[in-house]
Amino acid sequence: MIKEKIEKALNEQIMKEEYSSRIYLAMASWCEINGYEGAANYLYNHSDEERMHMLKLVHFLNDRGGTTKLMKMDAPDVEYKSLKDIFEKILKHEIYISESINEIYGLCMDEKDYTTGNFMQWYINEQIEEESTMNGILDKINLAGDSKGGLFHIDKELGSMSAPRPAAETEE
Ligand code: OFO
Repeated sequence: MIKEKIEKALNEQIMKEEYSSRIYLAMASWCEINGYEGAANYLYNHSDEERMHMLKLVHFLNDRGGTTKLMKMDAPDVEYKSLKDIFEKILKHEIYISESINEIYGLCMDEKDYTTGNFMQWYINEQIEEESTMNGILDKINLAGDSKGGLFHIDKELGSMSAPRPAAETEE
């Protein structure tokens, strides 16, 4: 049976992953409206990935005898200044998520819950990858500066980094 402290921490993390999914959905929608089709696809995909991170935690917690409790959350911003603004906010958010995951890992060690600690390793590795990907995208956006051609190119590249949208979604 999972300890109450760990259950609480996992439920908070479930909320954070769900919120990440919502933020990226809001950002994807802004990109779609503002002509960044590639970035929109990339962020819609990313939103789905965050939902998968959330579900993975839900299943783990329930399998370990805990109870998933969904929480209230704020609505994400609708307006963004630019593509750069979006990716700066993503990087900041991902760093916050990494800290949160590291704290859970620390708690697992303190509580000698090595099973959950072992499970959280997947998230630790995932965060290393995500921070590095977001850093790389932000570097490119900074290099492009205000160049419309540069941003167009980055948008295309982000589109090629995304899985194609399912046919039903693209039908008008
Ligand atoms: Fe963006 O990461 Fe979830 O965990």
